[in-house]
Amino acid sequence: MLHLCLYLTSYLSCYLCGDWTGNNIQLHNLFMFCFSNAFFVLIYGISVLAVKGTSCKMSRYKEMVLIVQGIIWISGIILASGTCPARVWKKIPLAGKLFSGITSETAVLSVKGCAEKCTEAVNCKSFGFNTASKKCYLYDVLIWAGGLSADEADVVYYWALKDRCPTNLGYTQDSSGSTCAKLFSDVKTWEDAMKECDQHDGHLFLVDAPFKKDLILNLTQNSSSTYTYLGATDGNIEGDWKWLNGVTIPIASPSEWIPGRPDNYGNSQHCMAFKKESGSSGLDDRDCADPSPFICEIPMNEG
Ligand SMILES: [Ca+2]
Repeated sequence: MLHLCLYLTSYLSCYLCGDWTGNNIQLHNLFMFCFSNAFFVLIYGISVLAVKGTSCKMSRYKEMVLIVQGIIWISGIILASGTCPARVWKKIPLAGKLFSGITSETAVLSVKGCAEKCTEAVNCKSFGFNTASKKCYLYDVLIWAGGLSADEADVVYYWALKDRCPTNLGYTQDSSGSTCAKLFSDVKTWEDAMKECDQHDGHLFLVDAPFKKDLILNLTQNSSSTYTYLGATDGNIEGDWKWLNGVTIPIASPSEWIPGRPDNYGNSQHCMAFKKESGSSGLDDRDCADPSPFICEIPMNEG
């Protein structure tokens, strides 16, 4: 019985230490904690068998074992809730569809279970959870609005957030620490630019908050190019502009578009660029095949 309790304690403590923070799901990195618990239980089990400790009366030996177990458990919780690195997923506004490109499909009990599946999977960058059927869909890219074919479904999506901005690759963080971005001055098509960003677990830059307008000006201040690709497209439904995370982009004036845009010129402009011009900088729609510099952004854990 005692033996069973120790197993349950280990399992339960691992489960309970997973945490919710608003729209984000946070799972603590409990590997070492769980490993130490599991290792302890194993040693304990072998010891019990070795001394044939089947008596109902608790021996001094068992008391010591329980005390040590308690110390490991408590210190593990302190470690997990404090200093251990965590995996964090951000719920994105994109919802209501099931996108193709699924690498794994399983049934889970809750969205948290889906986050755990994504943690276990190699290269999982985002996941979808069907709130009706409780199906869990894993993706090895950050799932994005407009890119992949999609069917109507009750699916919500989460992006894996990074703990660290890769400054060694030339990325910089803004003063708030919430945005990590880099201007790439070599020119690429919009789709190839997306692939480049994906290699760093990121996406093309989003201007889904007012403060990010200033960041674009900072990032492009030394660029000699007129156009810089950003993370938005109306490739699926003409005129339906969304940032990659599903946030709708207003078109009616006043807006961040330069006057008269988007105009879908030549019926072939479905990718967003920032157009830098003296006096009239702003958003512009571009032919996705026209090579341009671009800005990548790494979704960061602001906590
Ligand atoms: Ca268009």
